[in-house]
Amino acid sequence: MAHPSQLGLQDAASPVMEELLHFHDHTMLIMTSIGTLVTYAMVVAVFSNLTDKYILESHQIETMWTIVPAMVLVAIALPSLRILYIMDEINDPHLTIKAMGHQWYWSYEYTDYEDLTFDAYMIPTQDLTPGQFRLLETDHRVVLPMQSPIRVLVSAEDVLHSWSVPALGVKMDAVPGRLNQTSFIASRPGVFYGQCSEICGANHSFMPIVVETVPLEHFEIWSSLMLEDA
Ligand SMILES: *[C@@H]1O[C@H](CO)[C@@H](O)[C@H](O)[C@H]1NC(C)=O
Ligand SMILES: [Cu+2]
Repeated sequence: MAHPSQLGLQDAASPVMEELLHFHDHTMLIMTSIGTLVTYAMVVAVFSNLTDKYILESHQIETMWTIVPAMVLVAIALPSLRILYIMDEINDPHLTIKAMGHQWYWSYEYTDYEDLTFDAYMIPTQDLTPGQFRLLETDHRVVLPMQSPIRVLVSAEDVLHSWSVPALGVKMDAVPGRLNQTSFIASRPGVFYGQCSEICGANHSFMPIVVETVPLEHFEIWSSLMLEDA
């Protein structure tokens, strides 16, 4: 999860998020360079009395500041499109889960298993135990095997919601009556927090998402225990 007063993105826990972080850094570098250059040019133009009077009519400058920005746009657009297509890819998933948005909780279905379903409600502040995060912890975690392609089917029961886990680089709108899909591979074990990301009513801020990724053997134990309980 993000730490207090964090400015940047969260550490990547999936290959796609790794790509997104690289793209973010690449774009920030271009933005700060342009920002610095333009600010410098403006300050010089305003305060220097040595400006060449022919600069206002120069065709070479005109040509350059048309072509260079066009090239900069291409240098941003191409890597951006590349990641967009990588994110769209669904490479035969080992496991599929279905996340349903409700006012105001998420319900999950492990569609490869019969009867492995549960609702995940936020733990109210007064019920938290030491070490749990306020407004982020749920009564049931979405336990998933790490280093396996996971498909998430996303939909909603009532109004728009959005299922997102920043560290995994996943965000998918949950639309009533529509089923959408996204996928990810968790590269390491961990607990990753997310929040509903589409304003969905009074308790929008109180329907967090908790994904716990574990080694496959642990996932198998967890799923059989869940099935016994059911
Ligand atoms: C599914 O998600 C993609 C990407 O966010 C979006 O372009 C598409 O319209 C969605 N499909 C449906 C059926 O909502
Ligand atoms: Cu919401």
